[in-house]
Amino acid sequence: MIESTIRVKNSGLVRVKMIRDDRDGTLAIIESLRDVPFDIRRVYFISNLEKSVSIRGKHAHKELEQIIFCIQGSFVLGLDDGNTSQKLLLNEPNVGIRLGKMLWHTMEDFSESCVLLVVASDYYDENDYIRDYGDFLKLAQ
Ligand code: T46
Repeated sequence: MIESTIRVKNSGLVRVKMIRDDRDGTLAIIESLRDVPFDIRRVYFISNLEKSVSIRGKHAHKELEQIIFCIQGSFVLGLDDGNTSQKLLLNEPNVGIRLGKMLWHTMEDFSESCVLLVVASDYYDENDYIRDYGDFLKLAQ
């Protein structure tokens, strides 16, 4: 079931300012330490997803904080804090979800031309990943 409120720990909604210019499109703004509760050190985007087969994520981070946006299309975000799990639909370009520490996350059910944008509190570091769900459950307790 896809829910509309966030129940897991270390998450939350981040709504950023969006300016609609009628037929000239929309402009959304994400400001470090203003819209996002950390200093942004890294930005990455994910595209070319295939609806039927792509599943991304399937890990948690020990320390990294991120906000994930769906800037085009839609997808389903699965969140699990070790005690509570839920699924959320992301389909508004100016509404992001905080992926805090120790939050197992998966992304799937991508619409056509879906594009994800992520802002992160630190540089890429494979040592910060927990990629085994069993290890995650032990550490999350
Ligand atoms: C999340 C989603 C949306 C790098 O070299 N640098 C980077 O900054 C990143 C994010 C990845 N990589 C390499 C590491 C792996 O060899 O790219 C490969 C795939 O990375 P990852 O397993 O992190 O990809 P996703 O899409 O499953 O997950 C990433 C984030 O890690 C994750 O926290 O929310 O994007």
